[in-house]
Formats: sequence, C-alpha cells, structure tokens
Amino acid sequence: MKIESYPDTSSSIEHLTRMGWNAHFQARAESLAGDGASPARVVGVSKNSFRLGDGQSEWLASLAGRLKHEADGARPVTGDWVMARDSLISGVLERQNVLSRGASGARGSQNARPRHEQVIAANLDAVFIVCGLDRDYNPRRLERYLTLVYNCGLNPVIVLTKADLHDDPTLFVGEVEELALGVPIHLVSAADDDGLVALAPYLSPGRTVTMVGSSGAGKSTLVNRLFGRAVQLTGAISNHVGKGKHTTTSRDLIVMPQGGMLIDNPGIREIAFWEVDSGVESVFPEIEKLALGCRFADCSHINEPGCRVLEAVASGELAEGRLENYRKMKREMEYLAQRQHKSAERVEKERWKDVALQVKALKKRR
Ligand SMILES: Nc1nc2c(ncn2[C@@H]2O[C@H](COP(=O)(O)OP(=O)(O)O)[C@@H](O)[C@H]2O)c(=O)[nH]1
Ligand SMILES: [Mg+2]
Ligand SMILES: [Zn+2]
Repeated sequence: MKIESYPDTSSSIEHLTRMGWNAHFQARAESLAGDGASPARVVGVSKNSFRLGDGQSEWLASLAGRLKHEADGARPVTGDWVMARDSLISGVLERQNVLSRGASGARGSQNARPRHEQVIAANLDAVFIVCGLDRDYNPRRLERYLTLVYNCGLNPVIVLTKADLHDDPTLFVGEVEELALGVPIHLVSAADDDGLVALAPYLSPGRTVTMVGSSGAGKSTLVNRLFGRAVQLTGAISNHVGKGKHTTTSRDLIVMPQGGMLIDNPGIREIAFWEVDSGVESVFPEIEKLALGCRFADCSHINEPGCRVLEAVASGELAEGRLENYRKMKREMEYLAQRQHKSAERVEKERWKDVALQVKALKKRR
C-alpha cells in the first residue's frame, strides 16, 4: 500500500542513492535479494509497523515472522536499510553505524543501571546535538552527549539554537568551545533563520544527520525552518500528541530540500551509555594530559597527594564541575566495561559447556 508517491523519471538506483544507498548496502543486498525483495529505507517506526521509503514512494510494512523473534537490538530503527517485498520486511542490512544508548528497566530514575541497548537511529553521517539557549542550556549535559556520540564512533556537531533570546549569544559559543574541543559549533535561531545556512553542508545529497537533545530544545522547529515549511509538530502540540500514543506511523526521517536527510527524535530524557569506547578520553583530552603528571599512575584525582589534576582545579585552570563530570562518566564506563567483560566470560563458559557435552556424547557413542 503506497501512502505517498512522487512522479519522477530517474532510475530506482538514483533514487536509492539520494536516500543514502551505497556500495556497502549494495554488497549486503545481493545476498538477500532472492524472493523478489528490494531495498528500502526505514523512515518511521511505531510499535507494530514501519514506514519505508525508496526515494519514490513511502508505504507501511511489517516484519516477517522470523524477524519478530530477533533480539531487540536487531529490530529495524529509523535509518536502517531493509529488504522488503510489498508490505513485508524480510531482512535488515548490516548497519554502517548506530547511535545507541543504555536503557534501564525503570523509567525516569536517573541513576538506574542500563539493562539493555536502545538504538536511536542507524547509518548516520553526523549527529546534531541540539541545545536551546534557554533553560535547556547545560554545559555538563553537552559533555555527556558528546561522550555518547563519540562512544558510538560518530561525528558530533553542536547546534546552539534560540540565539534570538540573547543580546550577545556568542558568549555561549565561547564557553562551549572550551568544553567541546575541535567540535563544530553552530549558533542558530529558528525564529529568524540566523545561522541556518551553515547547516546546509551537513545535509548535502545522500547524507543523513540525526538530532539529539532534550524535549523542548527546538529540534522540530529547526527541521521546519530548514525545510521551509511545517513538516514536524512543534512545542506544546507535539508533547500533547505524544509519539507513543500515535497509532499511525509518523515520519522521523525527512528528505530535505537541501538533498540530505534529517532525523528528528523525540527528546531523550536520560542519557545513559551503552557502548564503551574512548568517548570520555576524546571529550576531556586536557584532563587525560594533566593526569600523566599525577604521582600515581592509577590516581583517581579525588584526594591523592601529588595529583596534577587537583592542582589544576585549585589554580582555576580546570573547572571543578568538568572534573566531576569526567570522573562520573569514567566510573560509568568502568561499570559497563566490567559487566560486558563478565557477560563475555559467561558466553565463553556456555561454549565450553557445549563442547563438554559434545565430547561426552562422542564418548558414549564409542
Ligand atoms: N525564541 C525561540 N524559540 C524557539 C526557537 N526554536 C524553537 N523555539 C520554541 O521552543 C519550543 C520547543 O520547540 P520544539 O521544536 O518543539 O522542540 P523539540 O522538542 O526539541 O522538538 C517551541 O515553543 C518553539 O516555538 C528559536 O530559535 N527561538
Ligand atoms: Mg520535537
Ligand atoms: Zn590525579
């Protein structure tokens, strides 16, 4: 069932390329192409259905029976490439990357340990960390988002929006530059289009960008402004309608007039980590460098003598809040790494148990 189609004369591969199709997916699709299925990109997800697009039309589809039983992490997300025949998805193509976070069972509790992975979006060229220059502005939260994005091996771009609320919004840029070394920072306003042209290069044809940020940061307003008309619900209305309650699948991945694609996300309430990588080290390079000067190699920079990091805090060279945030995220990474190590050990044990059983069976047969 097509819900939308656009008349066009170019070939289907050209349309797919515009949606981000490339050699990586082409190679994977060939092995799955069998039963007349063809590639499409997931542009929206709801509980039981997926909105697919191939650059020519959009339609709703559901998962083939055997895919329904796959682990949660394998369920298609917005940005995924799938093989589909009519309204049935028969396979998900290996992702090039994903933005994912940890999700705890208990909703809302800030310090709950993450229990499973929640994939936010797949196959991305950049992540816009959107922060409103109102009460949403929070340097420590920006550091957390940066760590999350780096841990997933993705490219962060900071978008400071609602610049129109301040006489001199560049003060914020100065502060953010110090905490986000080497990260592109863009000051924009969706109220008067200020700075928006600078975002166009991220949205060149075939490229996909996802946005993250709190609810109310100004993400959907930004989509609408960049698009040139209202394609996403904003403000009070969007909160009221509430994504989860929607019965029809709404579109999250939007093909923009600039040629690229922008994924709007509902606000993330809790930024929990899942992937363990060197995100913390990338976000806090100056602390890592200072730590080399500590007397003890395993210094925790809390109260050790000869701690170079604490010296830097005392002299005003390093902000205490930044150090605290660094330590907190380090601890979270250690916890995750330990647990993943443990579950790897368990897998290994299970494997040996299997081998032992097989050996036993062999012996019996003799
Ligand atoms: N002054 C001002 N308000 C904005 C701007 N962008 C968004 N807003 C307002 O911020 C609120 C939340 O915006 P919305 O786009 O729905 O945020 P989202 O939850 O991140 O999608 C709405 O009331 C918008 O009108 C901006 O650039 N300037
Ligand atoms: Mg929104
Ligand atoms: Zn130290």
